[in-house]
Amino acid sequence: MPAYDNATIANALDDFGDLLEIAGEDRYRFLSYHKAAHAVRAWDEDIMSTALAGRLTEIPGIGAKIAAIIESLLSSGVFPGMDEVTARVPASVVELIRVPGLGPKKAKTLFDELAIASIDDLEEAIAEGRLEGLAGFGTKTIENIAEGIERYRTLSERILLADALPLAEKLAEELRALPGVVEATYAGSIRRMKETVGDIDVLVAADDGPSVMAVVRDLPVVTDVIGSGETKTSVMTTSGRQADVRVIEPACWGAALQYFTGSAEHNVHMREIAKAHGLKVSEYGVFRVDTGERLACATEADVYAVLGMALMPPEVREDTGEVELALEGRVPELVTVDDIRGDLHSHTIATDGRSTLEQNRARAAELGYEYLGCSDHAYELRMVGGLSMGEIEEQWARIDELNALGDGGPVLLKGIELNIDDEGGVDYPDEFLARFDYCIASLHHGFDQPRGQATHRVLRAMENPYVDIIGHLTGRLLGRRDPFDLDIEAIIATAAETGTILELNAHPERLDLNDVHLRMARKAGVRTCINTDAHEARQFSHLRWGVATARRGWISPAEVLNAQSLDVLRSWLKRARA
Ligand code: DGT
Ligand code: CA
Ligand code: CA
Ligand code: ZN
Repeated sequence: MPAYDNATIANALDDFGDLLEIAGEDRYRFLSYHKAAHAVRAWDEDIMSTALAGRLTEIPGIGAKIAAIIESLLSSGVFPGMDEVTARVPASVVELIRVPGLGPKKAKTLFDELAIASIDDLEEAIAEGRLEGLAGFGTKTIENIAEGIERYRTLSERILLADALPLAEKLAEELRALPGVVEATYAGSIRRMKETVGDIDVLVAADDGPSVMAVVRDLPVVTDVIGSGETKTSVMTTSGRQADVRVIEPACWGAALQYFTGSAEHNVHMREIAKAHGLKVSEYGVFRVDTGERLACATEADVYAVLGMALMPPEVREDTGEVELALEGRVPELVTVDDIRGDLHSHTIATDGRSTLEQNRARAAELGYEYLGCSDHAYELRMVGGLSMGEIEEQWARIDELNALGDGGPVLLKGIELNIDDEGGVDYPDEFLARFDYCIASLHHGFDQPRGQATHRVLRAMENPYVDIIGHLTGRLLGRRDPFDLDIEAIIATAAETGTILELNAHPERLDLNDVHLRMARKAGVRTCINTDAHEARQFSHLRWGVATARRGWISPAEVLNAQSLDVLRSWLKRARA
């Protein structure tokens, strides 16, 4: 039985909906598939368990028909009705919609008018100028599509950490449960928690390599075996991601874990240090060059210790100074999920969020948070329901009531996400801004503005005495939208001068500031705040990706606004110091 997870089923339903739209089916029909996809993604239980219990129709938005489709997918991998649709529109057309800037409508035009059925076809048609003159495809649109293709191609080679890590954990867990397996874990860029990863590297400690490899080839998540030997097997998984599984001799687990965690740059630097000591490092251990004697290989710490180095957390192994520090026997103190005491960026149904203030508060209480900042969108972002001053007064009244409950829940803070306009101004008069507990300000439009203008907007916003935090500074969406062109150095310098905090937005597609910017910021003495920007209570769990990125940026708890007690937090805000 193919092992489909919720995300795979949801993607299949979305693809089918898109195909129906391109095939010219009516809106009611194709939307029902997108609604179902959304519901499956939001469903907390494993879809397979729900199906086995015969409870698929309990998922909101899933009727008998779509339940039958899901059952068929789960049991046989067949999508009923697919053949009939693909007889009219080739399935490859769906790929077109993955290109940023291309929706089903445009894809339909391309297919109907020019028989373009894949991204390769599209690229060729653009190169030959065949899109020119096509209704709805101006010069600017064609340019955007060409850029979109490039961006799509780069991302499709890399996987978001948040997509790869759960799969890697699952693989490691299944392997760990096998007889004869001593240990199994993921390594490579996933263990270093890089924002995107090229593939999934898994290591297994076992004496009998061939029998482990045989099991790997037959795992439920495996769709294809790319290559398989006695100690290494490369496979494709149900989520379309490649995984490399290596079997390691248990006695030398540490050396292999160290080697395959990387980064390659970190390992190269380490080998130079070894060489200077007449030693040699490989995935099999640390050896004396003259005698060939093996000195260490059992644990990672042993491997580093023979080289006179402290054990560095995987997140900083990028050869950006950690090797030198390790030689001094020092390790940077890095923030952990447990250090975080609250979240200062959350939305509610009052704007574009999907949970109520009460639901967000309840989730924050479950997480043991001391405080929760409500920061819905401000008035200028009316397209997503930005709040008027009157509506904010109403929200404040409700916050006061909840804070008076005395039920041990987190303290709700009155925040806001202001919109930075073209001149660097923000919403509402100053007297009103003064009444919030804190203000975040973010860029939400003008992504193609030149560096000078975009930078100027941020600098002006930071000079505002009521703007405490800049939200998701560069606005990038990994693989979907390029960042604003900004003078990051100038922004960090002004943040330091004005005491503005730069958010680390923890959404797995944002991770903004990124690791490099975070290091620049901390060197300049600029503080950060790790926020999820949750649009739904369950998204508070995105914190994990933000903390991982903070660690890659060498951030310590002392530098993080929401790792402080409420009193200290308040003292870091501009309004407290004024
Ligand atoms: P990725 O997959 O592109 O996100 O990045 P990594 O770091 O996971 O790279 P990958 O999968 O090619 O190799 C996993 C680790 O194995 C890598 O971090 C370091 C180690 N490694 C692999 N090949 C080499 C090599 O030729 N030289 C060195 N020094 N290390 C290597
Ligand atoms: Ca890798
Ligand atoms: Ca690999
Ligand atoms: Zn937000």
